[in-house]
Order: sequence, then C-alpha cells, then structure tokens
Amino acid sequence: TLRSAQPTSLIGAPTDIGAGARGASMGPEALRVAGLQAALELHGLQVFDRGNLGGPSNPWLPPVNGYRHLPEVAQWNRLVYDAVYAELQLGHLPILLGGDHSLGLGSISAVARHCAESGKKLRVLWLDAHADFNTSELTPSGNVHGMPVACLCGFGPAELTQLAAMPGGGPALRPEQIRQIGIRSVDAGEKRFVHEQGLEVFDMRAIDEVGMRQVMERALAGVDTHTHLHVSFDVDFLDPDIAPGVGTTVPGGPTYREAQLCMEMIADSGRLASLDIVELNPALDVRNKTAVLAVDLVESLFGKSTLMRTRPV
Ligand code: 4U7
Ligand code: MN
Ligand code: MN
Ligand code: MN
Repeated sequence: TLRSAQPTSLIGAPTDIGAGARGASMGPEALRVAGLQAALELHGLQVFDRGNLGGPSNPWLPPVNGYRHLPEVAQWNRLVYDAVYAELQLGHLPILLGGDHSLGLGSISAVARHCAESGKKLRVLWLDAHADFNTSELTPSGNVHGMPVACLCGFGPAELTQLAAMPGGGPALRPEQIRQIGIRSVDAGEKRFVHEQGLEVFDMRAIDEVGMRQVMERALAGVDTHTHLHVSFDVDFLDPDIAPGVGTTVPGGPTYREAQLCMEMIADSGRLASLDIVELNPALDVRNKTAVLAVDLVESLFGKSTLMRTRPV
C-alpha cells in the first residue's frame, strides 16, 4: 500500500441549488454509502469526514436576471469556500462531495487563494461533459452549475466572482490554468465565448482521435513539483451507460477504461492536491451504481493500480 503523507478531508455540500434537476443534494450521502472513506483508507490515506455543510434549502424558482437562486448559490459557495480553505490551511487535501457543480466556485476560489499565498502554480483539470462557461447573457437555463468556469475567470456577478480575496483583486483563475476533458455539450453562445477566451478543451473528438493517453499527457504537460493540481470531477463526464445517476446526461462519454486511465495518469503526476466530486444524482441512479463507480475511479485517482508499476508501458 502506498502511503500518502497528506491527510484528506471529506466535506459534504448537500445541495442542488445550481442544478437543473433536483437530487444532487443526496450526492454526499450516496458517496459515503458507496464506501468512499473506507476505499481511501485501504490505500493508506488518513481520512477525516467533516460531515455536511448546512446551507439554504432549494426554493426551486425561475431565473431572475439570468440566474436561478443567486443569493442561495452565493451562500452555499461562501460556506464551501471557508470549509475548503480551512482544510488547505491545515495541510489537508480537501475532497468536496457535491452537490451540484456551482460549488466548484467556492472550492476552486479557496484553492486559488491558497496557491497565491503559498506560491504554488495552480492547474485545474475540469472533467465534464459540459464546459460550464455560460454567463447570464449566454445561459439557456439560468442554472449556475453551467457557469462556474466563467465565474472563476471573472465573468459573472460579484457575489460569485469575488469569493476569493485574491492579491490584486483579480479573478480566481486565468483561462490558461484550466484544461477541460471529456467535453461534448457546449451551448451556442458558450461555444463562442470558450473560443474567445482561449480555454484549452480536450473534447470527445480529441479523445477519439488521439486517445485518452495522449490527451492526459497534454493536459498534464508543464505540471511539476511546484504545481497544485485541482481536479473538478463532474460525474456526467462519464458515459451515461455506465453512469446514469446524473442530472444532465450526454451520450458518448469516456468508457470505464478511458476514465480509469485518466484517473491513473493524474495519480502518476503525484500532484493532486484538491478534488471536487459533483453532480452525482442518486434520485436518477440505479442501485447506487454511479456512486460506486465514482468511488472506484477516485481510488485510481489516489493511486490504486493493478500492478506495482515502476514505469509507463
Ligand atoms: B454541469 C447547460 F444548457 N449548458 O448551462 C446549462 F445544456 O455542471 C447545462 O456541467 C449545464 O452539469 C450543465 O444549463 C452543468 C445546458
Ligand atoms: Mn459541470
Ligand atoms: Mn456536466
Ligand atoms: Mn450536470
């Protein structure tokens, strides 16, 4: 068993406040029921389960000025920001159990502040079927889970773009710090904005053409000992045939083997320092199998491998 020096902390954020379907609020408990803590402990990790944050309930209202539930989304993200930042201060590796993907805002804002203060380079891997790069003008839904990447880059309302008090007051992220993988659903206006901002996107076509191995080599290029690697794992990244328990399924995602390789190559980088597991929706799952799969993949992300490999193939 590989022993990691860094303890991990599970932070539950049981909300679907930014989502287009109810049910992601049950994600943290489904991951616990699927044995997340025990799976990580089997790999020699020390795991603290911090329990669940308690934020506002979901009023399930239509969008106002292009956003659904903006005050509640902001409140949940302030709670996530504080919880994730506190774990980073302790030297722990925070694992955010969502909850919908709007919570990536609080989580990654905390990571960005931590990196700015500790002189680390931040690289964010966004594993998702969607680019999550909408703004209030571009969004077809008003759901904030489709906007966190744009907000992190400074495009959005102050409540969401100013979560981190960044030195110099700028946005939490610059587009060049982000790599998106598995993308296969981008809205029309969002597509133009992704192009305009120069986001590096490894869409499903890239995975089809050059394979997951080369995609991950490219996505991890430049990651070194000074890098803090954050993985934001939207479970709808996975093909819905293997992962039906998500609110926004898009066909044609990575297979089980492709997803395993993706996680294994991140583990091999040795730089994983924070993680979000989001958009798991137990109300849409089949006997918790999507949660079990997510736990299996997270094991690979933390270094489970079939053999004691000493070098790549
Ligand atoms: B997720 C969508 F219109 N783009 O903005 C939107 F297709 O966090 C979906 O990646 C967003 O699951 C999906 O509402 C957000 C839609
Ligand atoms: Mn997402
Ligand atoms: Mn998604
Ligand atoms: Mn979704």
